[in-house]
Amino acid sequence: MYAVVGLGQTGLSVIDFLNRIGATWCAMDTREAPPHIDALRTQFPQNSIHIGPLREEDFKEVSEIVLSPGLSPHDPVLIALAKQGFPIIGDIELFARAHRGRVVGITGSNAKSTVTTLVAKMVEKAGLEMRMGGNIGIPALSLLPDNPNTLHVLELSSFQLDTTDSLELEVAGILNITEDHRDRYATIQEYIDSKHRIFKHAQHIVVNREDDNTYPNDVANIKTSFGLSVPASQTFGLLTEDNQMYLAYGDMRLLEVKELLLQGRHNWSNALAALAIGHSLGLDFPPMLDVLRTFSGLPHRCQLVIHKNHIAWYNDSKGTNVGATLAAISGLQLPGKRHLILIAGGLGKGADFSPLRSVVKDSVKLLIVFGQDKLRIQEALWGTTDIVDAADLLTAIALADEHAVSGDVVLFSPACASYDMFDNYEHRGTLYCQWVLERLAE
Ligand code: UMA
Ligand code: ADP
Repeated sequence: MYAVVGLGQTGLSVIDFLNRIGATWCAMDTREAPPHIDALRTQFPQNSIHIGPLREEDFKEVSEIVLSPGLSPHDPVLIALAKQGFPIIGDIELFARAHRGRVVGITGSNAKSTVTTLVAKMVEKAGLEMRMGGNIGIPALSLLPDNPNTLHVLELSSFQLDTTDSLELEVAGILNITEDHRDRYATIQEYIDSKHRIFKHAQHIVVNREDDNTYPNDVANIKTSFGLSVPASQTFGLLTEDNQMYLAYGDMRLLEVKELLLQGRHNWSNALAALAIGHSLGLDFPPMLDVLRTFSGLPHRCQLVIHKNHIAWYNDSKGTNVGATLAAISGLQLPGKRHLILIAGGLGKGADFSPLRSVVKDSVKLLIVFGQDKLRIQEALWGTTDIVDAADLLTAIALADEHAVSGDVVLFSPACASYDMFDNYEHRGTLYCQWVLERLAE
């Protein structure tokens, strides 16, 4: 019998999968009221479903534990069970054992969803049968059953990689690694090791030339790199010729950067990463470049909400760590100008916010902090700019509106997770957009 631990999106997809293959299961969730619990109990009256703290006695008849990514394997009961030899796997491991098609996996601290979406669109444009899933919000098991021609494009988080052992990837890419999830990994090295698990059975790997952390220790696999530097032969990068900048493969110019709809230098890097992954999959350049010419980005990632009275309001609710907020500020900053009003805060996940000091000092005229870890942000950035404290996001928007003048940019890039005040980053971003539009309509 399987124990399905965690009843969020992943847990529900695991239950559905186990029912489809006729396996027996029991389920647990540590929360008092996990979503859909009543519907589950009504639908599966024969299955044991326990909510509240995990209890060892519930695992007596269990042969394998399928753990959801949001739940830490450091739970004392899980540690005890692991010591007793209970295998702990995740949904991606079940996917690895059951799928029949080709698979590409993409991980990184930031840019995963953007690059995953770009690659998925490129595969589709190239005329292949494509399915996209994983951490992007579509559980991988919901992509099954498949057939040998299906090409799965999976976004993989470190939490998912921690519980995956046998996933064979045709191409595996790590986009970047900066500090995140310090509440889950004791050291940055543990976090890097977790990300590197993606390379374990990969035929072809894609790494970021500007980020040594993305390189594996052994160099056995076929490797392609991307980066914003001039590309060597068979790598992807930027070429400048006649004052024009091009995405390039070796000395082959592919696309002028100004043809990209995605904005900001970090998105040039994302476009190059997608090209490197697509090329490693054997895709031709024309369909890939078509996608880069037409894709304008996902919501909640440096998304322009409104431009009114010469003030631009951006929603970067997916900026859930320091590296993402650094990239968002860098993408919108103007040399020698402090024209940004930054709204940040939420659940800091134990992060060190001090790497933001330099960009905040250069470009942010006012920092508005809110949420559970606002004082930690305030302390880390003290002295770099004016900082005000808001009771909540709605108040932060009102304060930004009071202080913004013509030419300013209001950037909501929290550098924190949303779970202290919102269901998830989408809920937070949607409310931000709604509240900004309501406020400016007044
Ligand atoms: N939880 C408990 N007790 C439980 C089960 C869950 O407290 O027994 C809490 C978790 O701590 C977490 C929340 O409930 O705060 C949701 O956890 P979950 O594992 O049930 O999450 P799912 O709904 O299954 O969604 C997960 C991913 N979430 C996480 O890893 C936290 C989703 O990524 C992913 O889209 C989905 O599976 C489908 O694969 C979201 C995410 O925030 C976008 N990912 C992190 C990130 O990108 O930084 C890793
Ligand atoms: P992920 O799925 O890894 O969270 P997303 O594509 O959803 O990545 O982008 C999340 C945030 O990361 C965006 O809001 C943006 O601010 C930031 N970001 C995007 N691309 C990069 C990059 N190449 N380097 C650093 N930060 C980035």
